[in-house]
Amino acid sequence: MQRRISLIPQPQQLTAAAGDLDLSTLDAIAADPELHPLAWLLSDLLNRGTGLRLAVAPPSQGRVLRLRLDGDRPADLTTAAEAYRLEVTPDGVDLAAAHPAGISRGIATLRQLLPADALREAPAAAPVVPLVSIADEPRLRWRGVMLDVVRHFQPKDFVLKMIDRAWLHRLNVVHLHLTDDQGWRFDVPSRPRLAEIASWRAETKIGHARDEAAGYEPTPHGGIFSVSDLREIASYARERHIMIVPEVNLPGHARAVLAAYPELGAGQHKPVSPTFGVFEEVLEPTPEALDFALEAYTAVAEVFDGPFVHIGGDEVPMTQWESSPVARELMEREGMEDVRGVQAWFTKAFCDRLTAMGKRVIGWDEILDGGAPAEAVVHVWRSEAYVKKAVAAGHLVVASPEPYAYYDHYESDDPEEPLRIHGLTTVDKVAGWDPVPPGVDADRVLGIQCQLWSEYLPTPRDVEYAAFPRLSVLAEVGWTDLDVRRANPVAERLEDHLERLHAMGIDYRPLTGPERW
Ligand code: TNX
Repeated sequence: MQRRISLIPQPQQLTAAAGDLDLSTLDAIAADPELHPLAWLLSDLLNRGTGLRLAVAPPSQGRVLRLRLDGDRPADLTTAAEAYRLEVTPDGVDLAAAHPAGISRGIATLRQLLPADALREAPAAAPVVPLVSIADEPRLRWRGVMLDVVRHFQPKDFVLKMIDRAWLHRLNVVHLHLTDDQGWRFDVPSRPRLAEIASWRAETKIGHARDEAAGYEPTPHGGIFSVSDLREIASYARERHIMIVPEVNLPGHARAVLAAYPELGAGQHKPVSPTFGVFEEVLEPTPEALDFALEAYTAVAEVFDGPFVHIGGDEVPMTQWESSPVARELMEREGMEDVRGVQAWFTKAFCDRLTAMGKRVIGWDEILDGGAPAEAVVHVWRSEAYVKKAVAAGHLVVASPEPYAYYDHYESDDPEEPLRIHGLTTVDKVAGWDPVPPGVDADRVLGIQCQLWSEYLPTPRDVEYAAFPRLSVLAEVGWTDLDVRRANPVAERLEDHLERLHAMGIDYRPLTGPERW
C-alpha cells in the first residue's frame, strides 16, 4: 500500500514510487566512520520508536541503510552543507551528503517518512517507509528557534527536547536567551552572586498591567544552568548538527545582574525584576562593568563551540547614561555627539573580544542605532524595514520580524485563546511569509528564526502550545523555495504533521481553535 507522503518542510525535489520498504529486512546501518555517531543516533531512534535493532557497521554493499559522504566538503553553515539525497528502494536506503550536517537533515526526513507513531518513546509502529527519491537543500542558511529561559526558567530536559524537535523540522539553530531583567540563567563560577542572587526573583506578576485580576504570584521563581548543564546541551546539539547560539543580553535588560552586582550599574540598587517590560537599569561604561561582560561572554563562548555569540543589545534606555558623569566623561573622551554612542562603545568592545576568540557576533537590531562593526550580524525583530536598513548598512541579517516570527503572540482573535502578550500571528500568516523582502539581496539574509518569549508562557507546556504548529510552518518557510511552497501548500500537510507532534507528546494548539486545559 502506498502511503501519502507528507513532510514538513516540503523537500525541494521529491518523487514517490509505489510500495514500501520494511527496514527490518535490512542487515545494518552501513556508515562511513565519520558518520558513526549519527548512525548510532538513528539506530537508537529506530529502536525506541519501532523496536527494530539495526547495528552500525562499516560501509558495505547489500541490503543496508547506507549513510555516506560524497563530493567536496562544503564550509559549515552553508546551504550546501545541509544538502542531502535520500533514496528508498526495495533494496535498501541510501542517504548521501557532502557534509555530515546534510546526513543529519536526511535522518530528520527519514524520521518523518516512518509512521507517526514511530516518534513515540515506546515501540509503537512498524519500521516501514515509502519508496521515494529526494534531493534536498535548504533555501536559507540559518533556521532557528529562540527559547527564553529567563522570563520563566525552563529545565535542561525541556531544552534538550526542543533541540530534538528543532532537528525533526530540519532547523539548525537553537538560540538560548540566557539573561534579562528577570533572571540570570548560567553559572559563572568566578561570579557566585549570579547563582545566589541574580537567578531568583521573590515573586512574579504575570498578566497585562491593565488586567486588574493579575496579581503577584508570591512563590519565588528561578533556576540556573550549571556549566555541566550547558556542556550537556552543547553536546546534545552538536551531535545533531544544530548550532546553539547563546545570548548574554547587555548592556541593557540588566536588572538581574545589577541586583547581584549593583556596583556595575549606573543607578540605584533594585531587586531582580518581578514584572516584565523595559527597565532603565544599564551597565555603567566602566572598566569593571566591561570586564564583567567580557568574562560572561568568554564563559558562554568557551562552552558552545558554534561560531556565533548573541550580545543582545535590545531596548537599551539612555536615561541613566544621560545623567551619569561616567558616561558623560566617556562621551567627551571619545568625541561622541550622541548618548547612543555609549551602547556602540559596548557593542564594539564585545565584538572585539569575541572576534579575537574566533567568534562572530549577532545582536538585536538596536545595535544599528548607534552603529555597530560591519561584521556584526543584525537580528531584526522590530519590523521588516530593518532588514533593508541593516543590509544597506553592510550587515548580514537574521530575520525575526514580530508579525511573522513572534510566537508569544495570539494565534487568533477568539476570546478563548490563552493570555498572550499582544499581536496576532496566525498559522496562515506564517505560511504566507517570504522572509526576503523585495529589493533585498537574498545573499545578505542569513536566515530566519522564531521567538518564544516566555513572559506569558510560564511552563514548558505553555511554550509548546505557543510554538506548535507555527514553528513547524516557519521551518518550511526557511527551508523550502518559494515556488515549491506555492506548488505544495503547507496547509495540506499540517493535519498529518499534527499526528507526529501528538506522538511526540507535544501539546500543540489545534488548527480548529484554542483549547484550554
Ligand atoms: C521585545 S524582541 C523584546 C523582549 C520581549 C518581547 C515580547 C526583543 C529583542 N525584545 O524583551 O520579551 O518583545 O514580545
